[in-house]
Amino acid sequence: MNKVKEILEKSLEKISNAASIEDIENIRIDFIGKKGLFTNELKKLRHLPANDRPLFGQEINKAKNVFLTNLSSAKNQLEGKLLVDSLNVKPIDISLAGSNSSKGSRHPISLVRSKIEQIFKSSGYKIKIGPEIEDDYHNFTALNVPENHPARAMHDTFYFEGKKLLRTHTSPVQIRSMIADGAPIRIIAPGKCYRCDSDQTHTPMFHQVEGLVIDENISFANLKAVLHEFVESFFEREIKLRFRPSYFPFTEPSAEVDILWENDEWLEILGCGMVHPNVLTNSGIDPEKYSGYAFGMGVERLAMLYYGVRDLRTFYDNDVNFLKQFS
Ligand code: 2NM
Repeated sequence: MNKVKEILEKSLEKISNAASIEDIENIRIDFIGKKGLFTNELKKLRHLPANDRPLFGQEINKAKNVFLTNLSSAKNQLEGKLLVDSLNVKPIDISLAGSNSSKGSRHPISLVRSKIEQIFKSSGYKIKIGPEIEDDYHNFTALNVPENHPARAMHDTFYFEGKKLLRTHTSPVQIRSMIADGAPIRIIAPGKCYRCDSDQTHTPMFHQVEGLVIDENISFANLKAVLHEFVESFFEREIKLRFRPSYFPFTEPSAEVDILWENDEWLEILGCGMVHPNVLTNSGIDPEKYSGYAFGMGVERLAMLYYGVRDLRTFYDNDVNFLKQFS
């Protein structure tokens, strides 16, 4: 016990005389390093009778903790002193110019998504957000997508174990809204979607904005008018639209919408249709009383046209020189 007390006293004296960080480190090694004085005492424990070991062990550890506390406070004091010394030798000139920090900016996809949201919000649409991890029922079954439809094939959908998947469109948000709130309804569902597809014109993650309006006496003519108005607000000029017959399992009739672009070319920009009666029934809405339209657009596609971006993938390369053009 006396030996331990002696070692502790010796260590505290050395600490009080330490003049540099190097001294502190040497003291640490001398006392609790592999061959340190405290370490040696701990090693000797095994020669003691088993009954005496706990008591002596505790004493050594107590002394060791006192040592460590003193060592670290001495180190802190020294560091503080060294900092003050160095500032006295070389003061900081607070009038010097700071280093530049660059400002971030919103991503073009986020900007275009907001622009789309703003247009629909101003016509009374509510924005609905839903989960990106969905189940087979809300992503497919409720949307009248038959069991053997190609959209369900493994190569398009990212499946988890069980019945979970990454949503392939934002339509499940609209299904959830219909089930939760019933008719009438006037919403858009913006968000990320996922398909196992990657090439010049597809990224595995992309953004959609889908719209849904359900009420009594909703007609295809209403849909045409709304989309025409949306497209002209979005591109901020008059634009000719063309509705081409198409097919989606969840709408009947269905159409794809082309716009007449600057070079006199027709460009496809969105899909739409009258909500299929099966979809209404699946969501608890009476198709005899209510009808509705729905539409879906790709945010990346609209962003490419709006900004004149030629390659879809540049949106996701994270090249700061590309991205800062949109700030
Ligand atoms: C599209 C095209 C046509 C659509 C349908 C629905 C729902 F849930 F109401 F049935 N939501 N979105 C829809 C219809 C989406 O995207 C090209």
